[in-house]
Amino acid sequence: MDIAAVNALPYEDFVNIFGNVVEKCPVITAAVWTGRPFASLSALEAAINEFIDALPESGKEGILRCHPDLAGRDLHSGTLTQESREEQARAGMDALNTEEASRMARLNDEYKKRFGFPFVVCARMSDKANILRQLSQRCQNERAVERARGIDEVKKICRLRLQGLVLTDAPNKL
Ligand code: 2AL
Repeated sequence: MDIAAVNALPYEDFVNIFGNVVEKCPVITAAVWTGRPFASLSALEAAINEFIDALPESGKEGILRCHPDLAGRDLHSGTLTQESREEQARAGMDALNTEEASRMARLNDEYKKRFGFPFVVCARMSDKANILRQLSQRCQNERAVERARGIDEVKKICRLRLQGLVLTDAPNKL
């Protein structure tokens, strides 16, 4: 789909197709629809990022809370969204050994207890060793730093999800 096709979508189709570019936050997609027509994929991405940036801190934390844990309960019970399942599999989250799995679970819990929202990282830009290292390091940060860092990661996840749905702006990419 190119950006002209995106701009031609009725509201319902737009939300059906793009509703999960920010995990379990279709209200963001519903809100940015008003900003059509988008000049490019980057313009659509920018509209989403602006909406997120304009939220109060509680709203940003709400977005983080919509994310499933990496290698967490939803992965084990098969209840991840399709996007999340693919991302987590790409980063090897479905193939942790017993030791890695228990370390991940312990650190995820520690992180959530400390900050009140889950650890979020763009899994497709990482691997399991790196994710475990980041999780351990980021547990040491201040809450405001982690809120901002988590939102940066949400935007990276969103960018990759958008790129999977819309032809990128570069003319030679089909
Ligand atoms: C996720 C997820 O579901 N996909 C991704 O890239 N990161 N979750 C998370 N807690 O970081």
